[in-house]
Amino acid sequence: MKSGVVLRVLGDRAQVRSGEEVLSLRPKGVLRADGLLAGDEVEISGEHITKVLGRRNQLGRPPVANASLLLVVATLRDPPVQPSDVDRILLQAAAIDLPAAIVVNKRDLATPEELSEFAAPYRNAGYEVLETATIRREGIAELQAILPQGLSVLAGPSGVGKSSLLSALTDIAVDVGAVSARLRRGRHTTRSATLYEIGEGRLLADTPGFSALELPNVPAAKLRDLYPEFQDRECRFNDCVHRAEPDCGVREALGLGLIDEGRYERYCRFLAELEGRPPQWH
Ligand SMILES: Nc1nc2c(ncn2[C@@H]2O[C@H](COP(=O)(O)OP(=O)(O)OP(=O)(O)O)[C@@H](O)[C@H]2O)c(=O)[nH]1
Ligand SMILES: [Mg+2]
Ligand SMILES: [Zn+2]
Repeated sequence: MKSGVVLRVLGDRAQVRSGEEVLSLRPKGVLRADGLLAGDEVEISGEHITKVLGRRNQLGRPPVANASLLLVVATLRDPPVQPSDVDRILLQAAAIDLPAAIVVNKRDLATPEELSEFAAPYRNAGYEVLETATIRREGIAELQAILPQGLSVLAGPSGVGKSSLLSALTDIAVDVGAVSARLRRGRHTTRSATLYEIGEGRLLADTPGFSALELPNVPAAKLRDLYPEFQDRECRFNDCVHRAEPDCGVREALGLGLIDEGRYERYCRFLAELEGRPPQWH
């Protein structure tokens, strides 16, 4: 029995790395191509994928399985970052215990002050924030240095430079598009999640851009557990959601400037959004 890793799903076939070969295979029987994800570990028999092995984790957006690190890519301009989108994707990762870091690309388009103003709340929360400029190859070695064994996933809106980062990290030529002035998205926009081997047991996934993102499917009362900067604060009540309760360590830290106001305000909005979900979500 051979095994392999799905590099890409294309129509009713999947590209699978097995040993030294990359094979184009079809799923067999009840297994369907739309049930496969890039990153899946599979068993192979002849021309077919016969089984998908258990997933260690699974992201819906971007659609990948078995990631070791999520790289949230953002830019301050072209396109301008939406912090609530960054928060939402960090929450998706936290909900499945997937480590995440932030890559602020196109640092050539922002001042050092703007960059640190954006990064500070996330650094303060404990996230690693790297600043890169792919054309000048700035920050690329630093990014290379944090990539763990296994699969790292580039995620973020269209046009932020995910494919450009992949190219800078490898000698792989991938389609990179000029950001069109009208759509503000790359003209060679990436169409499907694809894994690339980058050596030393490491894989990198380039993924299609996305913007609007759901909150993870967690009960409202659990949202607080997904914020690293809220942990180890002392609240009077064990079930404190850090909103209006008396003697709340999170709001105390907020008052002292130890927790970022923007992050906290968006947390309150997300909390209300989760509370407003129809009952089947709870
Ligand atoms: N100024 C500047 N432009 C960059 C940088 N990195 C990438 N770009 C440009 O940004 C545009 C979009 O880059 P892509 O790599 O295609 O972006 P993407 O995130 O892969 O976009 P999608 O595939 O649509 O999700 C291209 O015109 C790149 O040349 C950078 O560091 N600085
Ligand atoms: Mg791309
Ligand atoms: Zn509290």
